[in-house]
Parts: sequence; structure tokens; C-alpha cells
Amino acid sequence: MTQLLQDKDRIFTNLYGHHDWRLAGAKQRGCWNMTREMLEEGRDWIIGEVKGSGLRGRGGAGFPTGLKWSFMPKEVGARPHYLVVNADESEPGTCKDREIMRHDPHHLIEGCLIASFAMQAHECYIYIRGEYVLERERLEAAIAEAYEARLIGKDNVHGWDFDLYVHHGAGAYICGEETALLESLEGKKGQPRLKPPFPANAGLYGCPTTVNNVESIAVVPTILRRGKEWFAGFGREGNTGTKIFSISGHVNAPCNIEEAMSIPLRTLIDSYAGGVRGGWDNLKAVIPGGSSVPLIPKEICDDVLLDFDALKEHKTGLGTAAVIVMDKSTDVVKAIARISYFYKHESCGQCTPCREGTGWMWRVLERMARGEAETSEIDDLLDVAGQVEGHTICALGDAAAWPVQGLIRHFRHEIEERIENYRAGRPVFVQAPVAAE
Ligand code: L3W
Ligand code: SF4
Repeated sequence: MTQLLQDKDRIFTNLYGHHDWRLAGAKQRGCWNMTREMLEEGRDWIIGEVKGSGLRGRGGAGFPTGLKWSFMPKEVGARPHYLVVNADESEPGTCKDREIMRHDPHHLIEGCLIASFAMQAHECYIYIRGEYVLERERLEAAIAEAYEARLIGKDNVHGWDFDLYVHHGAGAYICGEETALLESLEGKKGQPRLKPPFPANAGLYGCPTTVNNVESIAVVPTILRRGKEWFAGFGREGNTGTKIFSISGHVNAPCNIEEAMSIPLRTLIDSYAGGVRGGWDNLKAVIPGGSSVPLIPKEICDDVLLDFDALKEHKTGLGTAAVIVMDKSTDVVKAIARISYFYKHESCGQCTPCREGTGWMWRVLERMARGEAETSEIDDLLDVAGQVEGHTICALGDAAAWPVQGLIRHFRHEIEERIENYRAGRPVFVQAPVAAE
């Protein structure tokens, strides 16, 4: 029996907006407490605590946060250092950073100050998704409060001059890729750069820069206040801490919930999302980490843990921890075709395998959903997905290939059936009845 996380162990105590999001309310819930003392402990201590906590990036890749911070040059030369917060939350199914910025913005602002100090940055930019208008307004209001209270700004009470800017994106998914985001911030077209050099060497305006996800930065103040051991006490080795999961799709009560890393998928859905529509046996598949990661069928969902390593064993990933649930009424071929369309639409067009491959995969999948294909094309599709994966400038190419590979790995028989049905003049796809909620 899995022990569920208790409220006292949740970092985001206002995730649902039941309390005051403003400075007064945030302070009552512990924000901005002992911040100066934590900075006085020094940069090495801060980075050591973050490393020791085991925090891995919460934006999709799961790269160790403390390690990333330690890539920044130790001395500041002629080029200033920058922190950039990736708030361009656009991964389908993902809506966790939105709630942090709406309801708990001071966790993020305090985290920006601490992380910037640790990396010797006097300026930080928060790049927020174009569609997040309310969230931008909320964040700007909270930042204004922090300036007013001299928590940030020049000559602030923490003794580290620090300016924080919010930059509003224009609604392109690709600007969530860290180097496209930097290009966009510089006023250019949002197209990814080749890596290396990594941003820590040449980032914003060619200067040392660290790009971190909203949640990664917002958890740091609490990790420092409560200690690395406290955070590392949740989850499993290599997969520690608490994590916000966004649960959507065919569940009775879609929600965001902060839980311990490595919680079993079934426990998460049953305990917080009211269970699968029609019961657990009515489950068909789950995309466990946002649209970029491959789906897994019910047999794997029955006892898989939600963390980076457990999901990797099943050739999928935790991604952004956006759990998309599909019950037996789902047309899974059509669903993946729709995801393929998304990547075709959002490809920046810079590299040939992605520009051509995303459209090609989408068009073939649409035909397959209608049964209008040859069986041999299933392997052709797999072949093309393999030629896109790992052969592009940024991870969007991989993200377009992985869902297609997952579909064929687990649901090849559904595609084959459609092709046979179409040839025989039978209905191509008969939808299972939709269970009552
Ligand atoms: C210095 C090295 N830095 C790696 C840094 C790198 C980046 C981070 C991770 O994200 C994932 C994709 C999907 N020296 C370094 C180094 N770094 N080696 O570490 O890098 P990387 O390349 O593993 O991944 P990435 O390109 O940052 C791609 C997921 O993100 N995804 C999700 C997108 C959507 C959202 C959202 O809506 N919030 O994020 C889309 O593909 O899982 O694997 O900072 O610079 N030697
Ligand atoms: Fe652009 Fe796609 Fe190449 Fe990424 S992989 S740089 S989105 S064309």
C-alpha cells in the first residue's frame, strides 16, 4: 500500500488558488523566510544542496539541476551571466507551471533570486507562453510587490542586486526549446541553435546562461529551507523529490497534484483523478509524460512507477509528468495521428528530416486511421520515424518520432486490422461504448 504525500510535505501549498497568492499570503506560507541567511551560506553551499537533493529538471529532459548550474563559469569576466526561466509551457497535456505562476508566484520569484545569486547573475528573464495572459499579469503583479518590498531590485534587503523581467512569447511551441527561446528573447525568429556550445558557455547574447523550467526553480527555496535530505527522502535513488503531475483525459476528475516521485501510476489516477472513466479495466493506454513520450498499454500501466528510470525501462519517459489517460473508447491510431499533426504544425522547418518527416508521418497515419494503406507501410513508417529520431538539430524531431514508434510497438495489430477491414469492405473502426463517468 503506497503512502500518499501529506500536505505538510507539499511545496506548493496554494496550487489550487484557495489562499492569498500575494506577498502577505505567500510569506505566511513560508516564502521569503531566511532568504538572506541562505544567500549568506554562499554559492557552493546552494549548489551543493541542490545537487544533493537529486533535483532533476522538471521541463522534460530530467537533467540534474545542480550539475547544470555548476557548468556556469566560476568567475564573471567581461560577459554577464544570465538565468532564463522557461515558462513557455506548451507540451500537450502539461499545465503545472501555469498553476505555480497563477497561485504561488512568490515561490518562483524567490527561486529566481537564489538561483541567480548561485550562478552570479544579476538579471533573470522569465519567458512565458503567449497564451498565458492571466499568468503573466499575475506574475508581473507579484514581481512588482517584490520590488516594492525591496526583496529584489537594486540595493535590496538580500544584498544581491537583481532584476527580473517577464517576456511574453507569441504562441510557438518551438520557443520552449531552450535555444529557440534564447533566439526569440533576442528578438529573432525562434529557431533552435546547434548544441554545443551549450547555453552555459554561449547563451543569451552570447553570454553564459542557464535555462531552467519554472518548477525546477520554484522548488529550490523550499529545498534549501528544509534541507537536501528532506527532498531526497521522496521517491527513489536517482528519481527524488516531489513533482507536480497533470492528469487529463479519460479520468473522472482531471487535476494537477503534487506527489512523491515514483508513485505508482495506478495509485496516482485512483487517488487523485477519481479513477479511469468506467473503472481501471476500461483503461486502454496512457501517455505518461506529455505528448512527446510514447504511450504505454494497460498491461504496463498496471504496476509501473512514475519516474524517469522506471518509465525508461518501458521505452517511454516521465517528460513533463503530464499523464494523459485513454480509455477503451479511444481511437488510438487517430489520437497519435493528431499528435503527429501537432509536430508537423510546430516544426520550425530548419532541418530536412523534421520538416519533411513530420508531415510525411502525419499523412501516412491519417491514411492508416482510415485503413487506406498497405500493411508494408507500417514498417516504412517505422523506418522514417527512425530516420527522424536523433538526426535533427533539436528534440522536436525525436518528440515527433517517439509517439509513432510507441503506437507501432504496442498497437500494430490495430493498424493491421483497419487495413484488413478496409480491404474487406467492413467498418474500419468500431468505437467501444463510452463508459458513464
Ligand atoms: C552543458 C552539457 N549543458 C545537456 C543541458 C542542456 C539542457 C538540459 C537538457 O529538452 C526534452 C525532450 C522531451 N553541457 C549538457 C548540458 N545540457 N548536456 O541539459 O538537455 P537535453 O538536450 O537532454 O534536452 P532539452 O532539449 O533541453 C528536451 C521534452 O524536453 N520535451 C518537452 C517539451 C515541453 C516542455 C514544456 O511544455 N514544459 O518542456 C520535448 O521534447 O522529453 O527530451 O538545458 O543545455 N554537456
Ligand atoms: Fe526545427 Fe524540427 Fe529541426 Fe527542431 S528538429 S530545429 S523544430 S526543423
